Amino acid sequence: MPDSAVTAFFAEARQRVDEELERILPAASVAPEKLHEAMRYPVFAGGKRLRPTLLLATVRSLGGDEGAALSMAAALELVHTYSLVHDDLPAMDDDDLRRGQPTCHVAYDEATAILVGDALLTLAFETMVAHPEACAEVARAIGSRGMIAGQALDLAAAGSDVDGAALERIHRLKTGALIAASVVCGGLLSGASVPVRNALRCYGNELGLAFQIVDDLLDVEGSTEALGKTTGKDARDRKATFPSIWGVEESGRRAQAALAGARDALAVLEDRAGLLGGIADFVLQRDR
Ligand code: GRG
Repeated sequence: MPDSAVTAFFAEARQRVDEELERILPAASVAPEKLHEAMRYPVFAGGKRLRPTLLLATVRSLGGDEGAALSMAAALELVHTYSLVHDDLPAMDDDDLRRGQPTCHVAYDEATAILVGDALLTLAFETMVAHPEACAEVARAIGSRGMIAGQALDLAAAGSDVDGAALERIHRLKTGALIAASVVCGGLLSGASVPVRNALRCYGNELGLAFQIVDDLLDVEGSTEALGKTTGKDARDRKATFPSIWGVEESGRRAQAALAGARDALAVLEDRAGLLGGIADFVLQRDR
């Protein structure tokens, strides 16, 4: 699929997801006003909406009901935003810039940012419960054997020597699990067969790994302006990253290899693979 068609799909998905988020999130005028304003702040700060876009792209590719999938797509963005707000807290990654703006605890305060994360996650589950199978898939992906496991292992690894295999394991959990679940949920909502769901999981896992390798490369090579977050931070924090372990060139090769694996997994979709294949290319080429 040409880049322009993928870019157009992202733009369309972003608009529909933003409208759905607007519908789901309480207005800032609803009490408690400060909490609701603070919940909206990171959600509408300009994220790429990758996870909801992946879900909607999967539903479109499989001929599912995109309108019915929208609330699930928006819920994925709420989950993702909660993870960013909590990750940025002083007790975690301690970052003061995200999506080009002061992080939630900087713009408000720490207690509010903790509650914002809690409330976004709770609202996500309130929304996802209408899709029980997909809800269970996301719960598994983000729990203590998924994304939170990745975060815990990442925190535990700080200051110690980590090899490439251990780093890959951390990021397959921390970043990859929710990305893979986003694709699998698209399959679940579209009534995909087990072989197709398995292929989607494989695509999502490899895409998630490639996404994180590219993220680490952007931290070295990208600009704070384009990324909307502090670059060079990993090195300053002495955090193990793919380029710090493998080097920049080898990291690039491994990102390519992961994406080739993602594309291979799509073979089962035959002529319906174009959009998801195009998104894989976007992940490799992105500059933010
Ligand atoms: C705090 C429980 C808990 C988990 C946090 C996902 C995560 C675990 C932390 C996020 C921090 C981080 C840098 C993770 C790597 C994944 C990543 C690159 C996130 C940023 O996602 P993008 O690029 O962000 O999709 P936008 O702003 O575009 O949505």
